[in-house]
Amino acid sequence: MSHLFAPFPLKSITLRNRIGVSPMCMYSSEDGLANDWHLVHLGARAAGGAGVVIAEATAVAPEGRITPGDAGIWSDRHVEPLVRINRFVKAQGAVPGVQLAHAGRKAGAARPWHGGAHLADDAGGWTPVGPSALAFGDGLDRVPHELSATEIARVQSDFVAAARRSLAAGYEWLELHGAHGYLAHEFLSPLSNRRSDQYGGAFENRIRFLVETTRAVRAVWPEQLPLTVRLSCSDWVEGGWNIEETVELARILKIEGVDLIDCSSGGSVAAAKIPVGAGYQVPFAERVRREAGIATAAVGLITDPMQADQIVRNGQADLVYLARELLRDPHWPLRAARALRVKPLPAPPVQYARAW
Ligand code: 531
Repeated sequence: MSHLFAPFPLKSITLRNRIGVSPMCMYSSEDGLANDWHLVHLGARAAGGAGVVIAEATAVAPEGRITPGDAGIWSDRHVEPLVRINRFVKAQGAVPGVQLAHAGRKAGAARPWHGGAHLADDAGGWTPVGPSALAFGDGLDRVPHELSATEIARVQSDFVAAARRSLAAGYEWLELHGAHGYLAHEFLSPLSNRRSDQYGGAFENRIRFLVETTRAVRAVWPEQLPLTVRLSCSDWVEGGWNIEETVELARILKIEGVDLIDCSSGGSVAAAKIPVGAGYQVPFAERVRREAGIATAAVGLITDPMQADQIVRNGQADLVYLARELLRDPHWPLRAARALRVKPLPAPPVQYARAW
């Protein structure tokens, strides 16, 4: 039976355990460039014992940034500082991963600590883009420019170029962001996609943007390296994207060469009633894993070592991604191993050994 500290082989990669650092926006870049903050933030969590360390939503185009402080990988200039970070993450025994993203209609906002609302052009904002000219609302009120078919192809080629650069940067694990009300999810959800062309309407059309993007990325991302997709498994609203559609999409993505689905939820509708609680998204990971026959990661309010271990032992997910709990304690994996009486205990960095 698998457990939280069993190694996880996927393609040519083997994670030392089932714990992933969930991608977390730092909003701390200038022009999308990684800096000392990212080295320390990601490096600390690699030293803390996680199996895979997934760098924050990294924009494939400048207009795809949630805020002007987002990480980016839209030019070759972005690669060099990432190489240094990924070398360090690997040296700590973790696998460096990245989440490639385009924020769609939610792009061009202030950092959360500045309120998170859309910025006017003269305050550093820009007109966002989306599948349809419908604003998200709730402070993200700018009406997106509706992408033409040619512009869609351009965004897809941005994802491909970003995937090539990710490889050059030393990433070994790629996640495409298809969740949280950002561009790919905006195409998936009938609540944000009102198109009448081949990218809107029926399920086959709403999934087209993500499926085509995945196919194009898979063609340049090495076959032997994991390609994963984060999905919002439910919009949590009547008439929105749902778990049944997620399972069907996961089956299709598997055929396209996706190795794992990272199962999140929400983000399409500000007023959605989400039953937030410990592990509230785990049932999505379980269902996708069972019904689509693909590896999954569970994420969302996972804080307790026993809880995380049980998720893996029960076969609800292959991996457990932690976010805020790892902000509180970068050494959570090492502490969890002790709490779970894992034998042999994973070794802390030699420099820290006398503290453990
Ligand atoms: C929070 C969020 C979770 C679930 C649905 C919507 C929003 N996160 C999402 C992050 C950015 C910061 C806020 C990303 O997915 C990039």
